[in-house]
Order: sequence, then structure tokens, then C-alpha cells
Amino acid sequence: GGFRGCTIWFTGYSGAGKTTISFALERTLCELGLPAYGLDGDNMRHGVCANLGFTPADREENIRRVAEVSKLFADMGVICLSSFISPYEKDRLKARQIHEQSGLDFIEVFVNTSLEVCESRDIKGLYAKARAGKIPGFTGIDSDYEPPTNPELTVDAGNETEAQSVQRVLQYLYQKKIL
Ligand code: GGZ
Repeated sequence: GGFRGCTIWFTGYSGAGKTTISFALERTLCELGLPAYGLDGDNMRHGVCANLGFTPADREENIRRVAEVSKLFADMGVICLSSFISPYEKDRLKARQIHEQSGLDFIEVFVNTSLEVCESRDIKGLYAKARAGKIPGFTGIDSDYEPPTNPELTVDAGNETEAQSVQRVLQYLYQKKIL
């Protein structure tokens, strides 16, 4: 018995809402007295993954390192909320295996906001830059995104509110008796 850590893995395009949802979820879980911690490009790519770029090989290594760090958090009893584009199915599968080999739950959440919506919002102006050729290999523009084939959960963040997406994840965690 007792509470066990796990990793909730958010995948989707840049600007899909992965980090927004996961940080709102982190806040809610902490208010419930549950230890939760969010990892994303901002806190991983400046440190642990500082020597990596966005080639397929670098993304693979980025996801591997992030998965290993996530596993350690989960093993410590934390709900690790990992938000990375993680565009390749094989890399997400490896992240899952890293957890499952240690007997830790890995919950893949597909933040299914369409490329059209992400690009039209263009919150950081990155899509415009990518279209102008200033960010070569940008996911969705000239680099692939492979949608998950069998995610534990899909959230339609383009058509529902942040609060609704958070609620859907919480509901899943209760339903599966993870919380
Ligand atoms: C995709 C890029 C790229 C390229 C820089 N392609 O909106 P953001 O800014 O904050 O999210 C994107 C972030 C993606 O990092 P990840 O570690 O999640 O990527 S991966 O899982 O693929 O390893 C974006 C920014 O970095 N960014 N260049 N070429 N996103």
C-alpha cells in the first residue's frame, strides 16, 4: 500500500499546451498534499541536456536523459510530470520501458492540439520563424511528429479549457487508482 510515484508523460507539438497543463496539474497535486514536479524543455535543455540540439539523434538522447531523470523522481515517490514534444514513437517507447523495467507506472498523455491551432496561436513566434527558414528542423514544419498510437489518455487541448484538460488527467489517475 501507500502512495507510489509515477511519470505522466505529455507529448505533442510546440505550443500544444503540454507545459501549461502539467504545471497546473503540479499545482493541484501539491495542494492535495501529493509531491509532484514538472520537467520540460526549459528546466532540462538548459542543464542536463545543454549540449543537445534538435537533430533526430539529439532528440533521442534528450528524451533518453529526461526519461532517466523522470524515473528517478518517480522512484523517489514523486509524480513526475514530463512535457516534451518527444516526436518519435520509438523514443517514447524507450522512455516507457525505462520506467516499466523498474516497475514504475508510465502514463502517456497525448496533448492533441492540431498543428493548425498551434501555428495560429504561435505564442512564442517560433512557427513564424520556422516558416521563414530561421529555425531549421522545426517539428511540424520541416521535422516529423509521430502521434502516439496507444496513449493512456488523449486530451483535446485545442477545444477544451486548461482546467478541463487537468480534470481529465486527474480523473484518469483516480480511475486507475494511481491516486
Ligand atoms: C521543435 C524547438 C526547436 C525545433 C527550438 N523543433 O514551444 P517551446 O519552444 O518552448 O517548445 C519547443 C522546445 C522543444 O523541446 P523538447 O525538449 O520538448 O523537444 S524534443 O522532445 O523534440 O527533444 C520549442 C523549442 O524547444 N524548439 N527548436 N527545431 N522545437
